[in-house]
Amino acid sequence: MEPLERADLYPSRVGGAPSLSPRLDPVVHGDGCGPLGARDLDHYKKNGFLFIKGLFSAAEVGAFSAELEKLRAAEITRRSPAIVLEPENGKVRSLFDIHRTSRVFAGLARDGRLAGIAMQLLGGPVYIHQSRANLKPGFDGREFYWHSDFETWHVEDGMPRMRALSCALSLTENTPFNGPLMLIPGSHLHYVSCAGQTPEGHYQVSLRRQEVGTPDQETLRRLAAEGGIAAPTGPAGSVLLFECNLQHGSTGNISPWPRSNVFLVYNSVQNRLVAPFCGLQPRPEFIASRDFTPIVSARPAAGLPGRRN
Ligand code: 6CS
Ligand code: FE
Repeated sequence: MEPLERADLYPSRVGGAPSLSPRLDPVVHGDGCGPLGARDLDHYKKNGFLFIKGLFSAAEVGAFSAELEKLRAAEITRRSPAIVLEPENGKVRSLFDIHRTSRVFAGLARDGRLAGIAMQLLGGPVYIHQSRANLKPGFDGREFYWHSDFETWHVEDGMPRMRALSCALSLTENTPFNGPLMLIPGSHLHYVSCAGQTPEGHYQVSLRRQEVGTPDQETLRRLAAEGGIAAPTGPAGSVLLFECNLQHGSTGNISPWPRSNVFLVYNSVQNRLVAPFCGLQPRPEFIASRDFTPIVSARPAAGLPGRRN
């Protein structure tokens, strides 16, 4: 009998037809105590995301943007594998591992406004599974097709259960026109098992344009019919928190305005990675960290500025 953590409770890309099954994990783990009040917790449980406008100040956003520009220039010159270029025009699409290459983003990862909420929703100590900046330049930013991050992190990184979340901090205004993140509310309550099989070294393709591990159209049609589509917009400094299994994507950006987001993915230390369920080699550390050291030692103080509980 396989030990529980090795049992594959969420098989996908196992050569069968796509299928939909119920989520087996709670959405909010633990006692739910922390900075978010009951209204926010209920919204997150039901929809799988929370949008907090203006959580970071313009001055903080300015400092993050300057740091990102510095990193981008340095990584380009270093030709680091953590930099992912757009397939068609060679513009920078994503920059990974920024919580480890930058002290500024390491500090952001520990900021109570993010880590405090993550510990509340994930029920205890957390570590950073993945950090990245998605730069969607004006005119040239390409789309990210619909997907569940958890499906990839489970199959390709060995993340056992749904006990992780992403915090997307916008460094530019997210408008309806510059390719904002789109979500299917409530889709986190179903697990979409995808068709196909994971190729060796899949991340070298999927980070530029993901096809394997994306849901079929019939399933997406059904989930969108049930939950609709949401595209939260707001000023730079806003934060979109979304559950690891929520279906999301974004369109290309043909507006003149860039859309840059910094993503920090928090995973519970109780949900540390095991061997990838696809049976292939683990993906590189810059995409899926295997340093499970808690990002902060104690729960930050409760209460978020300006949040009604
Ligand atoms: O494979 C991954 O980990 C990345 N792929 C996507 C499309 N979203 C999550 C993450 O950045
Ligand atoms: Fe994603």
